[in-house]
Amino acid sequence: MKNSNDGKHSISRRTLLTVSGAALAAPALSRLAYAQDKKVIRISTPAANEEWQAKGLMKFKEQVEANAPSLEVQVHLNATLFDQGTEIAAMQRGNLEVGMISPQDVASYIPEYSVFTAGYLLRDADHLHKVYDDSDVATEYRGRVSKEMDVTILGSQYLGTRHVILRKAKEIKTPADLGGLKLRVPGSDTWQFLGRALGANPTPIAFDEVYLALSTGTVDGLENPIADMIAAKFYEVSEQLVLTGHMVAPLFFAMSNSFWNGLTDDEKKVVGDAVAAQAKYVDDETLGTEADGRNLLESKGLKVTTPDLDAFRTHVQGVYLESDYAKDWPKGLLERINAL
Ligand code: KDO
Repeated sequence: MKNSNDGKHSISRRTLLTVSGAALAAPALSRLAYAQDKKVIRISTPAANEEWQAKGLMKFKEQVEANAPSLEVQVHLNATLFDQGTEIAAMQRGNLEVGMISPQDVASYIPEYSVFTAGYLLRDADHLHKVYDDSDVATEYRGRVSKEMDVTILGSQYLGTRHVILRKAKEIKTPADLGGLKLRVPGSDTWQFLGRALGANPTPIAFDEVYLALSTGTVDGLENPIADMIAAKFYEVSEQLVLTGHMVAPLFFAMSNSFWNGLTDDEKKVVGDAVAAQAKYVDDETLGTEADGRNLLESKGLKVTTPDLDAFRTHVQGVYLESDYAKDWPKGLLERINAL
């Protein structure tokens, strides 16, 4: 387990201000509670300080601590507590209460749920919430995650729509044009597969190491949501944004079952409300950034191009449907997702 004070990433002034501001705003009752009486919620995420997700988690902390004096929230950003992709195992071992996890993490435990990692699957943020929050598909998904992974998904949020960003500008019309390019993706099999489906050579690198990899040329580019490209300042070490829109990406707020089951009904209500508020905040801010994303990145000096989207969609969907993954997909699930 990493030490959150290992100095790998310094906590920003903004983060410190937000945390101390929350402490000041907390009611007298919570300040009186003895630290050892509190149930501590440790949250681990690779998110950078300036991401909407990170800012939303600070709001979560404020809201929970203001309304439940028995709870304390610790937010660990930049993968300083646990490496990206190791959060679920940490929750299962009782070393972590909350991980911000993705469908790719889930598919590592429930292989047939690789269907949820396919490119060009979800249409937009509304479709995302139907699939993961508000449908029989969502109930089934959350039920299996709880039973087979021992974590409870308390809510989902819109991380953003993923596009390709390149270190050196290049004409990209079809997946063939990404051929030979080293494209950074997160480190699990389903992410590697996405990189290959896009036509590139996938290179696994943790999110917090991407800026360095781009600046040194270890990779030629990566695929990420626009809001995160801006928050992590990838534009400083890139020349071109290619609007592939290949994945509408969710992030799940997942809590270890043992911790969740140990909360009182009142605490559960406070936590549930704060998760919903955090998700709404992240959704709204992310959609707002994306509405202006092209201009924002152009103003940072990036060339923004739109490829042949039909060519990308047809190729990527074809690669998934013909893959070994698809052989394991639960019968009829893809159709049910599409119909929502
Ligand atoms: C990333 O590493 O590219 C990724 O976007 C993958 C997501 O699933 C999620 O882990 C995200 O990083 C982090 O939360 C940082 O935004």
